[in-house]
Amino acid sequence: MINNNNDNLLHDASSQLCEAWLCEACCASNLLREFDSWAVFTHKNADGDTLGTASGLIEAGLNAGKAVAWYGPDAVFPNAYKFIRHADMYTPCIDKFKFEDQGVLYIFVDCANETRSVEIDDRVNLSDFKILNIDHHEDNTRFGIVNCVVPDASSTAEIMALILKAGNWNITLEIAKSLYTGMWTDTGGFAFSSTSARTHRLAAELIDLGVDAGEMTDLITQTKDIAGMALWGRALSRIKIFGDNKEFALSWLDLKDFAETGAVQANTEGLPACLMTLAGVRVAAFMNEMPGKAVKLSLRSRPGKFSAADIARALGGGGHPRAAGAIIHDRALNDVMNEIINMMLELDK
Ligand SMILES: [Mn+2]
Repeated sequence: MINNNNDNLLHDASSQLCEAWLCEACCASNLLREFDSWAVFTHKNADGDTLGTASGLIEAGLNAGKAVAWYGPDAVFPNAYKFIRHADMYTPCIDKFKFEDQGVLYIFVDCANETRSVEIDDRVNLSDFKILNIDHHEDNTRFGIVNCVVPDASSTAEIMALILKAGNWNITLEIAKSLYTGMWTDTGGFAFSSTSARTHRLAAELIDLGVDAGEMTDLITQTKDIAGMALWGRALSRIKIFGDNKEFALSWLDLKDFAETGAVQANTEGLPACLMTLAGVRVAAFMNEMPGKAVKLSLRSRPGKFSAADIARALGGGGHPRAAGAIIHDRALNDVMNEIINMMLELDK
């Protein structure tokens, strides 16, 4: 079982994969044990991974008698994830966050760098504080005193499971549900290429602990509303396929689309991945206009000559090789769209 020190997975995995993650996971677990007070930080535009990981970690902390708080930069907790345990503990930080207590362990989950979460006061030197950085983004800046960064993990929730196992923490059904949510959402239901045998083994262990896979899938996916569907209709109706081999797909939404359908930015979730279901498509770009003259770009790519992360970086963004994005300020949607199309056609040469 999951909390057994003789558990095969940990031993098999440590011999097969690089040892670095196991060492980092043990260090992370030790640091968690050491502090009686934790502050957990999730990233902006929170997704199921950052929220599920935070939720599972918080449950583990409370079970171990820790004082735990949860902070993030989003003004409201995403509706779609209200089912997540301890969602009610979430404290939005609209103003700059004051790091002041040396006795608190500050834990960032799924944040590639310190700017992904709450806004930090300029006068604060983060290196003066005890920061635990748990993440799977390959461009993570390792801003903590302990950095448990495992780029080949499907999700930060997967790393959290490894940390709890490495430290022999008691993984309850509630923790299992939270971590399963994080793993499910970051792998698109255990479907993306980031899904490894380890991901499946860990998920199987969570199911052994009582997680109902079908129930979790319903909780995670039955979130659409009519306004969101109408928005999707607009985006799907204007998909453009281009390139010599018709390998590129692109679609977009402007502010008028949101206003007329009554949909919100969160309703675009899943649209970029949906473009990748078109036959023959290797790269998909989805753009939506945001209030305040900004364009949000989401990119997806299949393994091969194109990298979503490279395209995103050229526009000031970043991410994973297969899924990346950027927020582009002070430029018109049309302008960004033309640049993307030209960039893709250039890549195709
Ligand atoms: Mn993630």
